[in-house]
Amino acid sequence: MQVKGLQTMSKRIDAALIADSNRQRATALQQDYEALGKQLSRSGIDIERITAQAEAFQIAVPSWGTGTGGTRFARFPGIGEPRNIFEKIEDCAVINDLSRCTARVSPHFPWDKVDDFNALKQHAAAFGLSWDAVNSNTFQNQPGQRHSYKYGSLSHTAEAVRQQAIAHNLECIEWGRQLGSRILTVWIGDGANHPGQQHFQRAFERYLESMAAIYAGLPPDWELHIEHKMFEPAFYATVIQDWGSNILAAMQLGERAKSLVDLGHHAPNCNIEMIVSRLIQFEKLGGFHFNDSKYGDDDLDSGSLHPYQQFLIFNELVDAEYRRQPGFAPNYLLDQSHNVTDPIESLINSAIEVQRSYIKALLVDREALAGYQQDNDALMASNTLKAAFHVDVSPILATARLRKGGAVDPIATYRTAGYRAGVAADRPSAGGTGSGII
Ligand code: PSV
Ligand code: MN
Repeated sequence: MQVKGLQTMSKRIDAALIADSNRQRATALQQDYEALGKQLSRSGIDIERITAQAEAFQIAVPSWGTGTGGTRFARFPGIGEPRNIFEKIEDCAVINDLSRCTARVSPHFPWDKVDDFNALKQHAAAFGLSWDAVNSNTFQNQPGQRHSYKYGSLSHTAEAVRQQAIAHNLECIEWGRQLGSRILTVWIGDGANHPGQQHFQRAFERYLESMAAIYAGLPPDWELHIEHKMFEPAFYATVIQDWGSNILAAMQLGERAKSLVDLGHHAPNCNIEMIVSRLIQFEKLGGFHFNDSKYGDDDLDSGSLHPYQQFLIFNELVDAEYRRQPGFAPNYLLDQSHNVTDPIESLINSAIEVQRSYIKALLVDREALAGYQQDNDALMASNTLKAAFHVDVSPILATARLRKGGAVDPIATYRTAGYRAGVAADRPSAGGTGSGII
């Protein structure tokens, strides 16, 4: 089916359509950019230096985020959803072509398992995409699997179940190696729903033993990222429930084991930016799963609810960059569930919102802040952060996209291209509106 802004062969959004959309917005953007440049120069900030940093910023997209998510109650799929990793890559290409800050995709196995990983790698490369962290899945049973994960995986009481979960993680490393990935992220659903169900210490010991076997299988240039989560599917206790358990495991396993912070995996009101600071200090910050939440692991779009919290996290990250903190190279990935929006639009928006937090954090006057901290001037310290947060950096973000061939207004351009309707004909609904995770 031919739709106006689409190249039929690859389903890619036509570069001419992006250019046309940008032309309509060029004059206004230039005026806004110049005005912002003048405003920033009064504080001694060179807008071109900040724009170059916006151009260099990258955040990966989760393959599993390209389909409509679901809750425990229902899933309401949209039209033209990708049915396999090859189609997910097509959607990821649209996200990157418009945002120009998401050139890497994170696969989840076995959801994204294929027979020929070389063909998959080439398919992604043809769209200008490469591969981010690989994620293992021992929180679900897979068809044909010998042992059930109902009572856990890497920390299960039965040796055979633990071995099966270890073997899966090792095969994920192998598949990731073929794709050119360098990180294995492990999140387990292991835990307890009843007090007394699980011996806390023994479960953690079994987990550490299993993880040591996985760590031993890491290629030398790989990292192992551990993801904690305080609840769900275990609602009383999870084996890796918080950053404490996480960093203990990472320290025990070795230098290349690091902690991953998923923003939705903490108790409400938790001071996540302080956790980030601690992990940075001890060279254990592996990376992030960005999303937003009000109640728990809501998986809402990044920055949609707590943009200031996201900014404060980036304030810590930029501070570490500024101080040239040793061992500091965190990996950024989105991890969201899109229940009521087009996943492509949410992922574009979210990537830009995370980029926005980074750019605002670059505007913080760090010398002044250090002075206020030293003098215990709480009000001015806080105002220094707020001053950066209140700057509307949209012209910087749009200019960075424009210079890299992306869209000044990615959502409007995406809608004009009619991408979703264009792919719908080739991607008939697979049905399946039942509840479930993404
Ligand atoms: C678990 O809630 C999680 O955050 C982990 O990162 C999983 O890999 C992902 O969501 C998908 O279920
Ligand atoms: Mn996550």
